[in-house]
Amino acid sequence: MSSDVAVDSRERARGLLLGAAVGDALGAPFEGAVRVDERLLASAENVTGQLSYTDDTALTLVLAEHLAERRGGEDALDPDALAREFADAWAAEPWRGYGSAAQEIFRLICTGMDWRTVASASFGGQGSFGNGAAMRVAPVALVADDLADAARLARRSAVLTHAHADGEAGAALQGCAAYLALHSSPGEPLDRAAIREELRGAGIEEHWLAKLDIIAEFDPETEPERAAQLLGHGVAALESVPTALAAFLINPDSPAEVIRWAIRAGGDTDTIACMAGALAGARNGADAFPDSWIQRLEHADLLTECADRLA
Ligand code: F2R
Ligand code: MG
Ligand code: MG
Repeated sequence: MSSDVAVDSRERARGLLLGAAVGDALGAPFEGAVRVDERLLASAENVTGQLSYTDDTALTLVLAEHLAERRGGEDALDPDALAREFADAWAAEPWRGYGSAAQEIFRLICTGMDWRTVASASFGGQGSFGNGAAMRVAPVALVADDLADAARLARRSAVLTHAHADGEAGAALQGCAAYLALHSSPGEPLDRAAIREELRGAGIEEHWLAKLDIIAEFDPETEPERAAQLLGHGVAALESVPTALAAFLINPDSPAEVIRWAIRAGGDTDTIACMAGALAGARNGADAFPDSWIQRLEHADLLTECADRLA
């Protein structure tokens, strides 16, 4: 895919971070709902007052700040420092709605334990396959040299908390998808078969690519409830990262619709809309979201400032 000159890199970086946050905030009230009625969503969108984000954005911002701080240095990511920064963010705001194992991992890191020990001990030694590493990973696309680098950075940021192979692979898929969205041109169709091959080349595992085969059959008329039946909408990375990618691929040039479709898929709505919003924003820029959303978004100024440092 070629880079588009009409949406500059600063707009795209802002779009990636603000899109993630606004998707998270709009989706949060519906997290756990099996079905999300279109009219209920429309009325929630129009409620006045702040749009508050959750753990998804809190950790996305930590990763974005970490990458911005280290930009131009020898290594974009310092795993030990980043693990501590994630844990500090949880300790400062534990009420953001974190996953149960994630909270315990952060608590133990705060006591001085090594992330390698605590992440690999969770879930009886399986590690977490939750979507928590994927939900926060999109900023890696802003510093990655190429698609393989996006996958590598995503996996390195994931294993700090998600030692299960699917927790890590979900982050790799979302990091790669963000990279491809960032380097795509608004208005130009996205070739899903080509994307699948690029993802395969970046090391995305076969059982994840099988989800791309399901998405290949979707069209703009595909209802989000149907997509959720086929792809899932749960807290497991394998049941939510592909659903977010579907929301983006079905409607890549309409960021507001991407977020609405992602929320209407139900289930882990804040997280699916956060990941889908990051992709839509990376392609179309922050200005493509409704003003009324961005104006009401919690810490939009912080997110914008951080995006500008990364652009
Ligand atoms: N935690 C939530 N939402 C719950 C309630 C929030 C409520 N609104 C509130 O305000 O309190 N949302 C956030 O958590 C998800 C990301 O989770 P993460 O970071 O991956 O956490 P964790 O704990 O590692 O995994 C989450 C769940 O996945 C299941 N699971 C994971 N690995 C497993 C394994 N190996 N075996 C069995 N189950 C596994 C468990 O049910 C975990 O609790 C996002 O939705 C974010 O928004
Ligand atoms: Mg959340
Ligand atoms: Mg969630």
